[in-house]
Amino acid sequence: MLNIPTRWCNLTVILLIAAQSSAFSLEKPNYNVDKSDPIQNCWWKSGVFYQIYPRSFMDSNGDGIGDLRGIIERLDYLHDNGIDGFWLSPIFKSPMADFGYDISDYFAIQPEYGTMDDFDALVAAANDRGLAVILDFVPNHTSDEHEWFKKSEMREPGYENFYVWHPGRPHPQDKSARPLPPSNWVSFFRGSAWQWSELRKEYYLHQFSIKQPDLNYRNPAVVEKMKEVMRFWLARGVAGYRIDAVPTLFEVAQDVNGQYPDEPLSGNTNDPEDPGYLVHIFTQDRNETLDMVYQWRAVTDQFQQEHGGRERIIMAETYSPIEIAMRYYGNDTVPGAQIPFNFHLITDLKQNMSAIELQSTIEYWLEHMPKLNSVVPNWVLGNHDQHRVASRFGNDMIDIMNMILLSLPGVSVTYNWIQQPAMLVQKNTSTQHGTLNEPPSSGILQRMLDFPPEIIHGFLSHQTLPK
Ligand SMILES: [Ca+2]
Ligand SMILES: [Ca+2]
Repeated sequence: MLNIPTRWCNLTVILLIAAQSSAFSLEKPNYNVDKSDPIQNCWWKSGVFYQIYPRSFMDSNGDGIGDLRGIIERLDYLHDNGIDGFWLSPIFKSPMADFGYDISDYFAIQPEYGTMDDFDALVAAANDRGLAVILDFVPNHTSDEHEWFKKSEMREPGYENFYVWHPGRPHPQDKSARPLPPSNWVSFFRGSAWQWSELRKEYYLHQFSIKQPDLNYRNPAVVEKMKEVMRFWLARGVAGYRIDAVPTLFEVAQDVNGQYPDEPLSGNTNDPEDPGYLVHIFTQDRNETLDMVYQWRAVTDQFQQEHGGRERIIMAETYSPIEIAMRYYGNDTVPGAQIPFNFHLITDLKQNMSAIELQSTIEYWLEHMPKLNSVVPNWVLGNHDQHRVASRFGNDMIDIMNMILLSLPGVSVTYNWIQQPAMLVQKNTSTQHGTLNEPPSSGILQRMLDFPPEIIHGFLSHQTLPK
C-alpha cells in the first residue's frame, strides 16, 4: 500500500484537473521519437536513469567502501525496477579531496573501487540486462596531483599551458613583494580562485578547491586530450557521459595587456570570500563553453557513426538560468547535450508546496524548451549534492514525488530510488561541490540497519546485507 498523505491525494486531483485544462499533461507524450529507428536513437528519450554513488552503493568485499563488483551484484535490482541506465559518480583514480571529483588519472580506476577488469565486467553485465552505463566526465579541472599539473607547474614542454596560469598583478607598494592575484574572482569553495605556486612563481586558477586546478580550454592540446578521454571509455562500451560543472569550463580570455577583468559585485552579500559576492560574467557560461559541449556531442555522434550501436548521450550539469540552460540543448544547426539537467524540481520546490507551484515548476521547463525535433524534457529528482527527497519534502512525499517523476514526459533521473526514510538522519559534508553525502560511518550504518533490508540500497557491506 503506497503511503500517500491526504493532503496530496487532494493535490493530485487538482493536478489531474489542471492536466485536462492546459497544455500540461501527466501522460508521457511521444516527444519526437523516431519510430523508424526505435532502438538505436530513441532508447533514452523516455528513459529512466538512476545515479549511483559508487562509494556508498554496495560493498562487495567488506572493506566498508562501495565498489564496482558491488554494483554488479545489484544490477538485477536496477533492471527489475525498470531502470534504463545509470550514471556513476567518478570512479577514476583520485586523491579523494572531493570524493573523486579531483581526478589524478582519467584512464585508471580508483583501486578501492576495483580494476579495469571489474569495470569491463560491469559494462558487460549491464549490457546483458539492457542497462546503459553512463560515466561522470569531470572536464573543468584535474587533481593537483595529476601528472599533467605537476608537469605544467614545472613548465615541462607541451604542458606549460595545460592550466590557467598568470603571473599576477604587481604589488602597488612593493615591487619586490609577491604579486597580487590576477583578478577578484572567487572560488565556489570560498576565497580567491587564484592560488600561488612557489614552484612556478605564478598563480593558477581553481574555480573549485585549491586541489582542483582548472584546465586551460584555450589550449587545443587540452581539448584534444579530453576528447581522447571520452573516446577511451566509449570504446569500453559506455553509453555516454554526465558532464560535471559544465558552466565553468571557459573563463574570459586575457585582454590585449594580458590581464583578466574583475567581475562586478552582486550586492547580495558583503562577504568577499563568498562566491555569491560576484556576478560571474567572466567565469561561467561563456559562449566557448557552449561550443565545447557541442564539440563533445560531435565526439559521441561520430563514435556511434563509426562503431554503430545506440545513440551515445550527454547529460550536462548546469544550474544556470533557464535561458542559458536551454542553449546547452543545441540550436538549429548544431546539436548539444541530449539531457541538460533540469534541476527545478530540486531548486524551486519546498516542503508544503502547493500543487499549483508544482505545476508551474513543470511548465517552466516545458515552455522554455527550444522548438527542435530532437529535444525532449528531463526531470531530476535528486543527486549527490542535494538533500534527499525525504529531507526536502517529508517522508510521506517519497512515493508521490517518484510517481510524478515517472509520469512526466521525457527523461527521469533519480538518486537512490527509494529515497529511504533513513536518509533523514544522514549528515552532509561540505565540499567543493556544495554538500556531498557523508561517507559511511558506523553510526549512520547502524541507524540504517533499523530499516527493513528491502528498502535499503547503499551504505551496506556485503556481509551485513541479508540475502
Ligand atoms: Ca569494497
Ligand atoms: Ca574553467
